[in-house]
Amino acid sequence: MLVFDKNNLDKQKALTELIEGGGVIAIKDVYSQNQIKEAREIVNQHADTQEQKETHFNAEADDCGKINLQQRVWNLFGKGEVFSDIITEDIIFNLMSTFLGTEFICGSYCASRLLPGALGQELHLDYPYWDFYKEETFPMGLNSTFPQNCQGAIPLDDCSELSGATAYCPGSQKKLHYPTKEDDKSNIKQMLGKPGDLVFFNGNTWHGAMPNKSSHQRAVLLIEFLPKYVKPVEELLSYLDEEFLKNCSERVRQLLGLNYHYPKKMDSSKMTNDIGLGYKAKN
Ligand SMILES: O=C(O)CCC(=O)C(=O)O
Ligand SMILES: [Fe+2]
Repeated sequence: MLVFDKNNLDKQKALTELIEGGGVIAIKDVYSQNQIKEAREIVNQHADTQEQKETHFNAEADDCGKINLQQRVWNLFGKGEVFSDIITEDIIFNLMSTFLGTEFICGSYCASRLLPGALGQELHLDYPYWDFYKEETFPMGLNSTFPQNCQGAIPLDDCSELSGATAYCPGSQKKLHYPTKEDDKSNIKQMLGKPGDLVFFNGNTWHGAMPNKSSHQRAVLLIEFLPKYVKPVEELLSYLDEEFLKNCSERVRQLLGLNYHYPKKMDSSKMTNDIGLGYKAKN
């Protein structure tokens, strides 16, 4: 895993690593311990009191009756201002604007909490989506030569070998293939990190939560970043009230896809002809 300091980030090297290298980078100490503490308290409060929410790649835990040890808190935009602050960090916008285009969006924003004894997940890829094992449902010729996704991960607890730091297979993003039992995963590593670090990984990379064998919880914030034209996995808008949408920053509006109008109700929209270079020249 290529690791940078916050003030010493080589952008080109970082983005190349995500496509052509190991597929994972980390930037140390991006967030203050106060921000992390606040985010962690909110995540824990929800995870402790809500009913068990949907999660994924946990067939083994389900079979053993341990699924309740793997918890999710979804749609963090609506769960406290600190989550808008965290996701609009300059480093994220600087890197993702080049990687995915300046109008990139957020397709999911959740927390993944493993309690002690949690079994972890099967190795998988996040993009082009969790069901890529149904390969025939995706276009022919699909490949991973250019980025159509990037995952962000922010540890809220110590992510160590023992506590179940997310595992990944360096370089596997280049294959664009859903990992099966037959695949060689012998170069497996873990995304070790401390609260306040910011990790990015190519969503094509084989990865998954590992068992939490420590005596403490392991929570991370997980973010899906997408180019503006890709359909998100999480429907974020309908949970957010008018007040939130009125007051949110320009960056949050962009992340929620509010600045990009497709798919549009063409039949009932007011006539605005503004698409094409001809119109661009007039503006
Ligand atoms: O919690 C983790 O370590 C990883 C979670 C993950 O990969 C996912 O939810 O798709
Ligand atoms: Fe994943």
